[in-house]
Amino acid sequence: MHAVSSTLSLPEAACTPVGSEVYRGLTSRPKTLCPWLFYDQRGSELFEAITELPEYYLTRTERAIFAEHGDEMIAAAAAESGPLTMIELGAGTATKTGLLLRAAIRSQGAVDYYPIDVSASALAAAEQHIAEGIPGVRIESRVGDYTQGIEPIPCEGRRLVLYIGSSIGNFEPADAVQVLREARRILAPGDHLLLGADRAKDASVLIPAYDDAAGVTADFNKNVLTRIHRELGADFNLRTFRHRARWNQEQSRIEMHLESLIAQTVSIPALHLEVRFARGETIHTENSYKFTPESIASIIERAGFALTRCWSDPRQWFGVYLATVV
Ligand code: AVI
Repeated sequence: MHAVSSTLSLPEAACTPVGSEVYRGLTSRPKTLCPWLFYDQRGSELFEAITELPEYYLTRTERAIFAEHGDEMIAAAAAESGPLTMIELGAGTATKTGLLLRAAIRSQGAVDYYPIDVSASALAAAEQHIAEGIPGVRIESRVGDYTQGIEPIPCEGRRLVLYIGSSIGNFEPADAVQVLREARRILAPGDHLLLGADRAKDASVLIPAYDDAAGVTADFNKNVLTRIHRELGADFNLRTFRHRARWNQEQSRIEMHLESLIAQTVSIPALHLEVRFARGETIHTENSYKFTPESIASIIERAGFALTRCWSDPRQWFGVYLATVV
């Protein structure tokens, strides 16, 4: 038994999304927490900082692929069937999307763009920088969790769903198929999906990308404990937990963990819960799957799309895949 005490009927806080996930995760063996818990205000800022780190090659590599091939991507998605409408899942502040929006404007003069994200503040920032910097974009933001279903998007020509940044890698493969199936539900034959996914590569590149020298990823990982302290009153001592990044070759994924450096018991008053940690025990906080062209093609195809084109960088570190609804 690792959760040493709890009440028979769950306290109210255990019924909120954060409370129920923390209760579930910290009473499981092994202990886990879902990665969506990272993204409170501070966690979102830390993630933005990660994307600028020298070791975190993903964002700049994908951006370079868009800069080089964005016009081809837009041309391939639009074919000759009228203007493209762009929809972005998990758009955040939409910083990289500008390259693709500009490519669409070069090709068709203006573009309708529907960014979807759980964070209203990120979408407000996206709207502001697009309105200021990219004339010709008609933007209609939608606040929501795209994994729970997507409202239909009106359009005259073809739709292009963008799912970039390798966010697909934070889902288990079966769940990744489900996420793409949700996207497919709002599309018609001839519409497209543009998917950015990180590639499997040597651990000597992957580990530093998730365990950087400046310790920003460590802060991002530990911020989940700060959030549980703030929202549920937990008395985690951050100095007794250490960030760990592991390459799991068999599963082709980077795993992030928080390792307890000592044997200890943490209490979470709002959940009426005491959680015992053995020395060296970890909370598994994130998986980041890394794909081969074959493994990502299988996910795309199981979701009901046919892969039509793919682009990569000179080192073949990151892939951008265009797929059409079958
Ligand atoms: C959001 N997601 C694609 C990031 C990734 O690379 O898996 C999250 C992240 N975790 C640690 N660093 C970045």
